Amino acid sequence: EYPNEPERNTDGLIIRKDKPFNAEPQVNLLVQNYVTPDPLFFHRNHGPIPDIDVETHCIEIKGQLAKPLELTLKDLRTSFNKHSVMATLQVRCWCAGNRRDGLNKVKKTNGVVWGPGAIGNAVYTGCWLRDVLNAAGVTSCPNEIVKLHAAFESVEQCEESRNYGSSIPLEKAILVSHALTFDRDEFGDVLLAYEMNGKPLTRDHGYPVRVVVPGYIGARSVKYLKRIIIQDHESDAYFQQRDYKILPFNVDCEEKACKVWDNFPAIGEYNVQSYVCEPADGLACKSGLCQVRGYALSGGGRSIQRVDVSADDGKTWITADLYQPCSGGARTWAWCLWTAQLHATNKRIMSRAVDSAGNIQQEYPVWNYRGVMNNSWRTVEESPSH
Ligand code: MTE
Ligand code: MO
Repeated sequence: EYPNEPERNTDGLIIRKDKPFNAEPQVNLLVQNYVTPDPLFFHRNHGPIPDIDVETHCIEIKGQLAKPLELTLKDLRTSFNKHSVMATLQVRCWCAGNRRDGLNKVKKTNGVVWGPGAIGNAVYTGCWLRDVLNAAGVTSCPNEIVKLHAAFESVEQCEESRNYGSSIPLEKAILVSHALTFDRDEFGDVLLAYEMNGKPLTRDHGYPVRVVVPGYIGARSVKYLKRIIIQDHESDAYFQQRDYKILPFNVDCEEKACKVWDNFPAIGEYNVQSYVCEPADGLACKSGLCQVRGYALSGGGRSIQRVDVSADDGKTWITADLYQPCSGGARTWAWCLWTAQLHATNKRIMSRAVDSAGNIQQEYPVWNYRGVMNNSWRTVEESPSH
């Protein structure tokens, strides 16, 4: 079933599942670099890594379009302007490391339990999805655009379904970017990316072409792209309809979930969050001053306004120094790294971030069936109960 996986250097990675390959870096290593180097970039797969022949592979662009297209990688490289976006991708379904809560009761999908390292910041390069859709004759009428979705399909056979699929509202690719980004590369929008950190995508990360949807959960950034379909409804792929949704509090078993999946929209933008990555496990040093480092980010392009750090269980907080070089405008797609100094304590250190819309992380999570979008103050469990 998995005869043709790429060679991988797994130094510094915690392997969460072998087949399909799912791994994340140790968080203390992760925050050493603002742009995550390839060996430390997390891996999230739902099936074997495809081995695509780039000479014959083409991407179909179809659905509600005046001029449906088929494009090869070469077409994408030569017929459309090249743009780069620095964006942070992450898994938004991690259940580990929550502070005193019952989120361990959530239904885990395919048994992968993620920690806080399932996040990475990279520079992606390719062409704007909107340029390709314009070439395919997408509507320019705002009233039409807001009713449509761009659905993406991959080539690989996944455990849950025939291929990986997902969708985004079309306006994420068209209206917002036209109105706000002025084509500035660092604040650009949805990309059909063929490079990551200046090199062709690796097989692990979506070779030859993947979608990158900045400010959205990683699940929307479809790798091994085969098809783009403009349609009047969300993707009906498993990954859009049966996962990555916040179900109401009273839905606590599969039977109840099955009845209500269709009533709730799929998650797009993620929420504000942060994590203490150093010292490891948030355990402070025994004496003197303790250097603390971590990351923070928010979805939808909201930058980080403040990170508070506490070593006394949230009674008092100090303000961290933020490193967020790409947030010069109204929006940022990249994360914030932060540092702080605290006096030694025997309590675990925790952080809480505030984003540019004033959203602040909550002390306790509100439980939901899939455990998604939990952004409560995070530390390691005091007494592991499971
Ligand atoms: N695309 C395909 N074709 N197959 C996948 O399994 N996983 C998604 C997304 N795109 C996935 C995919 C999820 S859930 C995430 S978080 C990101 O890819 C992970 O991207 P990465 O492996 O480059 O870190
Ligand atoms: Mo994900």
